Amino acid sequence: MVVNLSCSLVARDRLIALAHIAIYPAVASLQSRSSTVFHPKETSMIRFYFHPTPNPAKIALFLEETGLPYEVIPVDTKKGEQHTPAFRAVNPNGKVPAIVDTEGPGGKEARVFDSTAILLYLAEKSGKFLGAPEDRPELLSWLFFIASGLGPFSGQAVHFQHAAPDGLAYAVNRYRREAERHFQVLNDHLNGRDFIVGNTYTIADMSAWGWLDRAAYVLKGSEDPLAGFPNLKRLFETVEARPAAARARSVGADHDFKAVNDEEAKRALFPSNYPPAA
Ligand SMILES: N[C@@H](CCC(=O)N[C@@H](CS)C(=O)NCC(=O)O)C(=O)O
Repeated sequence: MVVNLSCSLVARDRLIALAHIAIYPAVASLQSRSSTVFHPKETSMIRFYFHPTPNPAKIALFLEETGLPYEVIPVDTKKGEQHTPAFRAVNPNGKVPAIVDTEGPGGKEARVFDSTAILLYLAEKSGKFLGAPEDRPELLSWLFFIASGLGPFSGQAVHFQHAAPDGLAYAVNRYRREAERHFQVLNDHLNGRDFIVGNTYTIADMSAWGWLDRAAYVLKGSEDPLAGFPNLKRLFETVEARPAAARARSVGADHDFKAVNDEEAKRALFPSNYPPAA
């Protein structure tokens, strides 16, 4: 549930926002560009640091599924905004998504970074989409399978097929095939199952959705990239049909994110390719 800045910033919330800016001047410049702001009747909310890419998409879906009040703070990673001190105060790793919960443990502000940590944190906070307690071992296993396997290998497959210089066949094969292998593991697991964990929709399905949505980039050249993984295709379509998925897709649509992959974008996204001169 996002609310537009111009019509909803009531006086009390404005004071709270100003107090916050005084306490946390480093994040004030990013916040001042936020495209959406406080829920009108509640001061508790999530500040959601966002770029329209797979890992933030999972969090957009969760927030839209639950209706937790949140404010979108765009982080234009192609302009290098993930490297500013303001954003590093929220995520020292300089990547999106990240959140600040204005009412974290003990009523204090808390930051959470990394999409899987955020999904778990918010699911525990809201008590939603965790599945049955007896399925927690499966939930953790599949969440971390996606976090440490399916996601990163998909990301590297995208990098080497779309961004890296030509001629790196070994790297292309390595990451593309490992991405395919992870897709296959999850596809096999979904034989005869509606969802990844137990028989209910959980944060594991949301996490998978974020990457399955980019299958055409991961499996470059395929007309119907999930055709070879019919259970993944079915899961993707099930999640995609949920009204929250359409709302999640529109998160950040009012912000003009940089689209072109020019030298500035390459330096911002792949800084380790540009070591400082000796
Ligand atoms: N393990 C992290 C990965 C986050 C990540 O790689 N985010 C990408 C967008 S999907 C990003 O921030 N890219 C910009 C950069 O690496 O500078 C997570 O799951 O949140």
